Amino acid sequence: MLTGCVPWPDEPAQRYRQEGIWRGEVLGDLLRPWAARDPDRTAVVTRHGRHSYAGLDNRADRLAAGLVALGIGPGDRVVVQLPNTPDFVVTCVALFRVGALPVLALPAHRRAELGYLAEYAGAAALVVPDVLAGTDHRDLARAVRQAVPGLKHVLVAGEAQELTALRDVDAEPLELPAPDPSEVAFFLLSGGTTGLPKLIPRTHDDYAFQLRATAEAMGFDEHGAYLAALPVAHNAALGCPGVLGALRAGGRAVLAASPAPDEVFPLITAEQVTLTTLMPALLPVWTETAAVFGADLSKLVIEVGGATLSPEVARRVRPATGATLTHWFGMAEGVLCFTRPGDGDEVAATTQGTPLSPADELRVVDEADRDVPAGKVGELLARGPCTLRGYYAVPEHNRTVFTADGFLRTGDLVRRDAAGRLVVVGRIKDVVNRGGEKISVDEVEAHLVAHPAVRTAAVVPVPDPRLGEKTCAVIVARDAPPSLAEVHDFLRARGLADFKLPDRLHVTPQLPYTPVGKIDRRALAREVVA
Ligand code: OOB
Repeated sequence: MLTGCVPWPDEPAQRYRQEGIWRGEVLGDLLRPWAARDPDRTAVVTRHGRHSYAGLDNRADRLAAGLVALGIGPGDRVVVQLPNTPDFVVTCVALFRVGALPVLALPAHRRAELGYLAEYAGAAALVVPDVLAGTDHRDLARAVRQAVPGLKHVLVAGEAQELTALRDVDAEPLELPAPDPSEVAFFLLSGGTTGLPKLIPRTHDDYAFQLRATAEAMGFDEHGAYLAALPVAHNAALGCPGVLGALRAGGRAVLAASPAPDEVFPLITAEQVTLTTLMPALLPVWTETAAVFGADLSKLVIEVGGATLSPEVARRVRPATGATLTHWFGMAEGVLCFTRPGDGDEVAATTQGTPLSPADELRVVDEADRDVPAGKVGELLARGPCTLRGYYAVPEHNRTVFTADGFLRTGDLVRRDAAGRLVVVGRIKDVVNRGGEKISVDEVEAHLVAHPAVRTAAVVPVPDPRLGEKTCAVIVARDAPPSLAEVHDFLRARGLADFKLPDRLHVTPQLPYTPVGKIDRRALAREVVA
């Protein structure tokens, strides 16, 4: 396996193969079977047009050959920051075929995150859009290239200026050796537990299994249409079954530019979308506006997860829209627990269901790693055929985040209900979950203390009716404290993504500390709310 990655031990790897969970499928084969069987079949739809399986398959082959000509080869890391466009699909499939590894950045990421990812991954190339929502990503890419000397290529989807245009990376298709299915196929970004977000290696075997099993569980097949309303770089819209699962099944992947009702409802109606994914914060807007747009959602299954979903919001979905809700607890790390479409509305409103597969092992433990009695709250530990065994190149961190026998400590507090279904009740990790966007408090604090007027800083969640949580930066100032607007300017200038800018600022003479001298975040959060 790629240096810096932790393989599954022989047992269970052999068991997963014997049981047909891992089938030796590689992700570069996405598009191929349907392109051969039914070339004109629609694979991807956007507001701007339709793309056939054969068209995308051919473009991916040509891009793969062009990447090889640039010197990009097996095992090379390539940071991909693309929005929901056919270019995203083609770029990922081309990289899979080369055996190069996409590192999936979110469109919201800025210089700080892109630079961090490129450096951490040792990336050879960065792929960006030209301009997105008013931000010139070519400028971001230039700044990242200056800061990360190992980055040899910047490829731009759209107008490239002096950089290389993605469309010009094009050559006659080559016969390329297929990668080993047990190898890493790409990297997802972790929401974080402590410290900066980590890279999650996902293998061909494990992700192909996730695509297949989630599609089966959702009843998604070649007749289905999946709507990506969330960023496709996020596991939820990428592979549960998401865009890649839809293409694996021979269905249509419908790519929306945003989850806004005027963007999604016309697409849902025109394409008769059968499956989509939403974060809880967006659900009320859909529920309240579907009728206004005349959208018929009665055939739609909505996967909702990523943050706390209130039962009241969940219960309104079917009466208001006719859609079927499924409730998900997921992690980019691989663990997936969810209610199935036939489970009934009350189960979906109040639980996160059952694991993806019988091969998933979940434990609920106390501080001493002892299993808690049924129904009691504890930390969720997870191990299974698509749950990673180690983050990329952080052996020290891995020793604390995984048990000796390979269970991931999720940092989430859960219980099992009487029927054995998972119920998420809270979290012990240092992350703020802002409407599903995960913000590592350590990352923001490290930027805050770089401000000349800030002596120490802590970031804590504060409750918010719409997003569930927002961020509050608590600072101890050296002299005159900065205003919230000044803090925003300062963090933006350091290249931090907008969603990580604190929503509120609280100045205090002193932070509370635990007996061992760590910032007492829980006490602080209580103090701020009070
Ligand atoms: C999804 O993945 P990530 O990696 O962005 O975030 C994982 C974290 C979990 O550890 C948990 O803290 C939180 O998000 N979370 C939930 C939740 N589902 C996830 N917290 C409360 N209630 C839930 N239902 O967020 C993700 C990946 C795949 C599918 C769906 C969501």
